Amino acid sequence: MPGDDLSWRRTDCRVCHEETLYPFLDLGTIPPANGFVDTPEADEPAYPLEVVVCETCNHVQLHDTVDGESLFREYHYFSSASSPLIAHFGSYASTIESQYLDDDDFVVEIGCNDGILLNQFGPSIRKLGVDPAENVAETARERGLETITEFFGPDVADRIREDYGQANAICANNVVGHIDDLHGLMTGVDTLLSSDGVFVVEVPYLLDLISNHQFDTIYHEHISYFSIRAFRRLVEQFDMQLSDVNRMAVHGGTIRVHIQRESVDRSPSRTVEDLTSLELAMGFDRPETYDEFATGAERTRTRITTLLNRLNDDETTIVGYGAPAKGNILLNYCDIGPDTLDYIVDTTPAKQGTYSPGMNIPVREPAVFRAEPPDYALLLAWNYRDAILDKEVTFRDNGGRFIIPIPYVDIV
Ligand code: JHZ
Ligand code: ZN
Repeated sequence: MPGDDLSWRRTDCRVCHEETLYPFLDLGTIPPANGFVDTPEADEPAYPLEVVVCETCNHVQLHDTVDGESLFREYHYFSSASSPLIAHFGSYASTIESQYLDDDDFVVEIGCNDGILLNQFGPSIRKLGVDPAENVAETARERGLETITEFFGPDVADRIREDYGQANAICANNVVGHIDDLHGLMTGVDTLLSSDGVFVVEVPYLLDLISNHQFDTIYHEHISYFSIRAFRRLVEQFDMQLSDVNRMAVHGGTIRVHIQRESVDRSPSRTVEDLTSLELAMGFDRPETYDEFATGAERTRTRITTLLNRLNDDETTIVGYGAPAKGNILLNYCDIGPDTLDYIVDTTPAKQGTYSPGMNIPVREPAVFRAEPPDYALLLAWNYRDAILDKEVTFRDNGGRFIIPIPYVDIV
């Protein structure tokens, strides 16, 4: 049921509200990337996936919004299923704690998932998670984290402030891009953040998305694709500023953005200006840059499908490795189904035994991969390339090969 009333088209920019949206990439009408189904050929809802850039503030975003209730109340993504992420959030917690927090300070995380970050703060820090996904929040609570099952916004912020007081740090990782109402988010942060508090955001970085042809990270959940310039434009409207930015490799290229009130006397790090200049040098203010990116996505699709068609004969077995959300975009956009991939192997218990959204390829547990190793594994979780190549040394020593789709199609 494409385009039902669970999705709607935006006419104005989510950052600056101007009606200057320029469409540059249409990935088709596809089901939500985390919408794993229990039976194949279920009647899956599908929605348009078109990307636009605002010609006023250059914020890159989706043209359509899919209702958050349908995407996030039950969620198949558990951060702790990917062991590299546990280490990433462990060092994140200790960095933020030593840089900004004292004993008994209060930290709130928006989109806390299974507690992967908050549970790694020390015992002297008071913590509260907020996450709308009932099944994931339940796991966080089982792991000892106090968690509110809600979408964060101005009302929830008021309530938290009343019940717990203001927060010394608010963290939001891989969730700000998921929020349609960015001004509502910032209003909530403005309410909840203490006068000298810090709002720390991690999001995939637009610069890595563009430079490394990561078109598969575009899906309905990811409404915004942030540049530093768009971030600055957003927070300035709330009398806040970027005090620092760190680039990190996680998820194929992430920025950790530190935001504080303009009244906090801390001069912004040089990285903020440097990245702003770099983005302009890369042409992020020009529509042609985005048109070229769209052409690149088509080129990658041709290369992947040509390669798989050559390899896929009766004797050769190919499976998918990792069932990340982005893998489902790649599979749907390139029209790769169960005729090509026998199954997809994934470490997340909640995904095992389900079928991938749209293409309906069965998702299996790692034991199956070990028992029946294929000739080729298409690395859908390419962001964990090094960790996975290391982990699957036996498969590779026995002649198994990985097909890497992003940033360039390759066989290793
Ligand atoms: P992974 C997520 O997207 C979710 P996804 C979210 N939408 C978001 O914003 C982005 O991140 C940034 C599996 N795996 O982390 C586990 C193995 O099977 O790339 C996961 O299902 N074996 C909030 O879904 C998947 O791969 C392994 O050895 O694209 C990876 O998903 C490892 C390391 C992972 O995120
Ligand atoms: Zn704009």
